[in-house]
Amino acid sequence: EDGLSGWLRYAPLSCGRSSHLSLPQTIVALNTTISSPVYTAGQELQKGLQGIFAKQVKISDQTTKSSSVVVGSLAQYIKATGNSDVPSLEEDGYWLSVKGDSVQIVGQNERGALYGAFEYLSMLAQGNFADVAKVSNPSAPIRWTNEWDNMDGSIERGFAGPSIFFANGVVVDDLTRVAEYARLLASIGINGIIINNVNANATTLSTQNIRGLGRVADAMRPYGVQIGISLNFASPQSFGGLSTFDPLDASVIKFWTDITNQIYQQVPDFAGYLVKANSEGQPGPITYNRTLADGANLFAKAIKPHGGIVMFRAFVYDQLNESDWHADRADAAVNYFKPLDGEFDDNVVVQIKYGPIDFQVREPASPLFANIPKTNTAIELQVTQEYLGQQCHLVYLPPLWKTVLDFDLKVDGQPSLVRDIVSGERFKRPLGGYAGVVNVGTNSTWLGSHLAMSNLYAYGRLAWDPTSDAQAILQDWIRLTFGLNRIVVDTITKMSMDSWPAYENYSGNLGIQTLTDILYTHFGPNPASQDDNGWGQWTRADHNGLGMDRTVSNGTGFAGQYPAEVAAVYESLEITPDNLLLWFHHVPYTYTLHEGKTVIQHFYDAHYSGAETAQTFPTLWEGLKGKIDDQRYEEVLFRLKYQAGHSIVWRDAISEFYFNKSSIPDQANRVGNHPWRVEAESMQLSGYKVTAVNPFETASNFK
Ligand code: BDP
Repeated sequence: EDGLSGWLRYAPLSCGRSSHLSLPQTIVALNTTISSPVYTAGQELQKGLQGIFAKQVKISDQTTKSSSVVVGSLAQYIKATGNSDVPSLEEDGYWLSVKGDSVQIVGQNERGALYGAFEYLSMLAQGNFADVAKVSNPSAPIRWTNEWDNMDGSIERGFAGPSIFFANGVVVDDLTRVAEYARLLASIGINGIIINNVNANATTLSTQNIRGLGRVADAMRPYGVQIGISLNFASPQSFGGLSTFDPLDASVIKFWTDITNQIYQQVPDFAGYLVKANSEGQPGPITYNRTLADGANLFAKAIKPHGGIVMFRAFVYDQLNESDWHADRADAAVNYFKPLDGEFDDNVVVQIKYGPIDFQVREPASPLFANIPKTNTAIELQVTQEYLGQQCHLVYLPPLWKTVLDFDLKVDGQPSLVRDIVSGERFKRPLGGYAGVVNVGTNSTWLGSHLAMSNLYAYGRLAWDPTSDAQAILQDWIRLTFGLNRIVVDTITKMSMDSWPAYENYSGNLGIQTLTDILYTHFGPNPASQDDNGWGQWTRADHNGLGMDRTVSNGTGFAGQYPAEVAAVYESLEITPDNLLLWFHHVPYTYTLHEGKTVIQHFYDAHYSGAETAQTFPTLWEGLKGKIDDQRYEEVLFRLKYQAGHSIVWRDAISEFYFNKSSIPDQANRVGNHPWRVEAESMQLSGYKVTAVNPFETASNFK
């Protein structure tokens, strides 16, 4: 198995589990149009029943009295059966009723019907044959992925080979993988996708490429996945030949109106635009002294007549031009957006990364969620493991995401969980939801690693229902991906649930951030790179202590961006939780944590403990030999061994870096002694030469 079918394998169930079952004799799909999600649902049910039970079931568009599974939209269902006794549903929601071999799957719309079909198949594939009658509605209307694909076919922060969408500046001819991706996305409730990089290339707008967008949309439409694109703000000038890209200029407005009309001619159900402006060197409205709201509304007005929306990113900061980049980058989003609350058009959604900096291993919830109650918001999560091991490390991310989704910002002293803000519920906003940066590639595993797919699966499941349990979602994924064997399920559960805590332990602790190389690769340890550069995340480490003072009383003032009750916690050194201590405070290495250890000893212990956990992964995995297919067994083992080794590099690099800074020895006398490490100089390697390594602490004795 090469991973291509992800969790939609429909692997045969052992006879013992299903021999007594009476399965539906007919699939009744209430739409015969090939591009319709209900038609797709019929095909998918047929494929699933064939795969899971080796049973060939015919598809019909006529309801029958005998046993059947009926799938359709509410309108189609009522028309075909005359039965309007269906519980009320929200947009994209479904009703699933299983009574033995009589199954009804009714969607609020066709997309909902397809989601219900996937849910039914997921139950069967997991050996769950119980009767059910359930309504399932999504938490939020926007459940999108973002793909950072470039027109030349490369992918920014993608770790699974080249793009499935683009090559050589144009949309690829063969869109088979695009349709297969849409299938995976539909099965987890994803309804939209932005297909090109946020650092956008204006040539996406060429006539040829707009036609290409039409083809991509055609490939994804049968799965109910609507496409959108990222825009480059300067396109009117760089691509359209105008002298300006000022958002209030009439010729610029006309340019975007015309482009939008052209797109909708090719893609009538085009979902919308994603815009990264005035950030990391990207052009934007501020160039013309216009506000970010002026910029967002420019696109909102062009797309409104077509029913599209604009996702406008809150990730706005300018590391290079800011006169004083020692100012706190974490402050930027609230500083830019809070004054604009209420000025965004109603089809604009501000898309906010979960934390104030950038997808770090631990961040507090972005305070922006609390500061723009008159604006639609979405949370941006990252499935691709940019700072979190780049798919070479197993890191199951939902427990991290949940620290933010479940966080109570206590706006105006009222319960204000982040998940209730982005759903639109807390501030009664019409729009809101989720954007997950995925960056799949042409590699058959989609993400470069079989185990990383649990993050994509869980992303969709959480966007649908953020109250669901991270471990329960994981176990559904394991059963669908690797089968029902108890040992397989238990082993992968243990490794996955241990993985984020382990990664945090051997990378950056106590809220110091991930401590990867920050300037370019974002992979591997390089704590020194975190300070003193425009991109910096600032650990402020010196001989005496570390951490960034973000208090109002003494530091950058960032803590004051939270509502009063939350701000009071972060302002106080005494009650800030240990795991965010260094995010909010600068303390001596000898500062004693709530847990009783000093900061420096916690660093040492955590790094040893995290690396030790990673050593268990290959061993645990080896217990699965013969219980899963050999191909995936070997491919995963290779990565887990790599992770075990690299975690030791992390352990020693970070421990030694802070030992050098602080001169405080490890109480357990491990640092510098490198237990369980194989030194390069004690190996016989042919084809290698000795070289100086930078940063030195990642090397074996500097070389
Ligand atoms: C950073 C990535 C960079 C992205 C940027 C963004 O390193 O590649 O362009 O975020 O989200 O994390 O815009």
